[in-house]
Amino acid sequence: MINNLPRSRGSVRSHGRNLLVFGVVGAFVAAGLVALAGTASAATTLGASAAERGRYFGTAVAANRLNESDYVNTLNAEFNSVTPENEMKWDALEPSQGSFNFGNADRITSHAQSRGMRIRGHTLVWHSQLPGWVSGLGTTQLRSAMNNHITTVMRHWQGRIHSWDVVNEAFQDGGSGARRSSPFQDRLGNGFIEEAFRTARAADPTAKLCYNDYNTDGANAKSNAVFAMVQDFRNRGVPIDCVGFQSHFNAQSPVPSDYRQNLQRFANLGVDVQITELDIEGSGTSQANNYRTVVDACLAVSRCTGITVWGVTDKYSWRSGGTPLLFDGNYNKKAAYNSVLTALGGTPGGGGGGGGGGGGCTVSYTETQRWGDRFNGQVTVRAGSSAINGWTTTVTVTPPQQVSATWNGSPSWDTSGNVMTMRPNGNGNLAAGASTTFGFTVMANGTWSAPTLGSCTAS
Ligand code: 9MR
Repeated sequence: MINNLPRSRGSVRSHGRNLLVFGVVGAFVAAGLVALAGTASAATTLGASAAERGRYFGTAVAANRLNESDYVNTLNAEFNSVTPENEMKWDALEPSQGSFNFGNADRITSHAQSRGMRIRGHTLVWHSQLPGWVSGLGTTQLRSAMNNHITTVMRHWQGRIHSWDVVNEAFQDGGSGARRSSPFQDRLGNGFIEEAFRTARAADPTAKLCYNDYNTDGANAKSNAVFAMVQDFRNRGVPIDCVGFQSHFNAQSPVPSDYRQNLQRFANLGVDVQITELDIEGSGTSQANNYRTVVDACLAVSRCTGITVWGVTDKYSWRSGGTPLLFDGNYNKKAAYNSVLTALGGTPGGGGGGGGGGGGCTVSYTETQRWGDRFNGQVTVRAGSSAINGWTTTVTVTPPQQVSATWNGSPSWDTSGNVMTMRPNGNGNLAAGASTTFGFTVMANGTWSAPTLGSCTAS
């Protein structure tokens, strides 16, 4: 049995199961597209609906909340990317010089990886949450401490972080467009940012390297200064792949009217843009409308690759009094949630929210084998509390990755060729709690991030 695959060159070994010689697949793909056109989206979660638009939808996560079942159920059901909220900051990872503590961050990365979620790394070089010993160093020592921190941390998760915030918040607020004072700026000068990015590229060439900041969400003196820096880096070949727009909004700092244009002008420099820490204070319809504006802006910019909200639930937000997130303190979906889901093309009213929902099915991902140029992934599909007769999920790979073979499932593809929708191939009937697997080979083409899974829909 041969499965239809998006594009290719040559044949690929696949454990003697389904092999494909490419070149004959165009007709399959075209047929698949016709079949998909006009089909209403079945996506009922943030992550799955974003995946159908070729994007991820993530949240900041705190390791010490992973024991709370409603928290984990909501995380697992709705999101397909995570950012450790504090656990990858310098004070958490290297509290004393040369002594690294990865435990709490590893809890988050293991959880994410076992579920096929992407991971954003936050953050390597930042003036805040910096242990005291760093500020006490002289110039030469600080330079080597910074480079050692970047290298050690990135190598620990090498190949597993899709984007790193290499440098965070290095510019001042207000009209000056100047760099912010910090140990790095004050001792190493303007060149510290370039040096951090060059060190980061060498440490993990598979990760996208981002500059991340706040109050840069519309055109202003601060974002203009960041823009000039990114333009200069691009012109001189300093490695930078993405710019993060934190997007913390409230009445004093509303969504700028030129939000989309601002994302677009950065994207035009040849970098991806990501919305990295989104939260919007407020409630009801006005909050929902503001969220929609942000999501629509990202969808309108093809290089806007994903959105991360800064927390799962209002009750653990850094601004909890402003109720800025998509789930309330009891994990109920807010109007803002429905607005985001609808903007992403999803359908509100699906089962997946907090508390776990009944029946249905779940999916989890593991990498089973890796070679120099490719890896095999396996997805386990498990029925929930009732028997099911069929299942559907999506697997999204990161360009230039390509799926070159699949087995134990029937794939179809979106127009980009990056999103594979998988349905059963004789393995659709599952008793309550029973599972099956399907597999695929991903040609890495230099990018080793794990694929992202959409939610599982049972029939
Ligand atoms: O949400 C984070 C909060 O738990 C921490 O106490 C705080 C400490 O500085 O950092 C918060 O996250 C910040 C992020 O790392 C960088 N951008 C601003 C975020 C909100 O303050």
